[in-house]
Amino acid sequence: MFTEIKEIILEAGEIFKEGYFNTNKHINLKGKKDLVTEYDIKIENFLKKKLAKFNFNFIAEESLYFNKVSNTFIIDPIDGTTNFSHQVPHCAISVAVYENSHPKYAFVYNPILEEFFYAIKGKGAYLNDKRIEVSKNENFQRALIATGFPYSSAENEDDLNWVINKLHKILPRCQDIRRLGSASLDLCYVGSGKYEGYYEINLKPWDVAAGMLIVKEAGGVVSNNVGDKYNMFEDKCIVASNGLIHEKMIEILE
Ligand code: LIP
Repeated sequence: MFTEIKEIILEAGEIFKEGYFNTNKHINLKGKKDLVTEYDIKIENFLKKKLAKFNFNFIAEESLYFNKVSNTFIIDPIDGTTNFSHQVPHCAISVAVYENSHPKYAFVYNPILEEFFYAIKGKGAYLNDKRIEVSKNENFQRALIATGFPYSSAENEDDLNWVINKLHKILPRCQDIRRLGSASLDLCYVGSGKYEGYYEINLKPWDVAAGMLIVKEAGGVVSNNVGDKYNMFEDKCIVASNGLIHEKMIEILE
């Protein structure tokens, strides 16, 4: 199953590349800031068609879905659609595979930079087939932290204030902050030790399901903003880290 899914995602990567370099992507708005291109739909349909043979359910960004993960593919056809639309090469296909309500495989593929992250439950996390591990840095002042800005901050003053307030608290205390625009890749960058930590609010299951397993299999920690298990259907804030700076992040974000 793992190899077949990986092959299907690599094939979907060809559609992704075609779309990325196409200057006419037919971009529409789902909200004031939330973009969708014809390629989000094309890639999602391609994946759903090819993965249908496994008889799993789908939770996918551009389709209707139920909050149940029993045997399910959780798909974001393009995570980082704003980057994709502007030809910024930080965007990816994200697919998580849940079996009996537990994560089994995770795939995050950036076809533009040819970075293929994956994780197998209990067997580690990998980038282009090489094992990855979280950073061993425990000094928060030297920690590179990633975050994202929720689309809701365009309309919701509380969310905008939350973002500014947390930046105000974290920025002076850490090495620096990055906002690269793809939650799934942000999580993979924690998993591969580039970032010590990452936090964001208002994400959807398809943004984080694959990245979460990659962080955990790379030796990191994922929680909500009070340090409890992160529920991707209910929790507002996700916090991921190398584990060593987790307490400090929670202390600042709580
Ligand atoms: C996006 C994320 C981005 C985040 C946005 C959004 P999309 O996903 O990955 O980092 O800040 O809120 O969820 O919409 O490009 O799939």
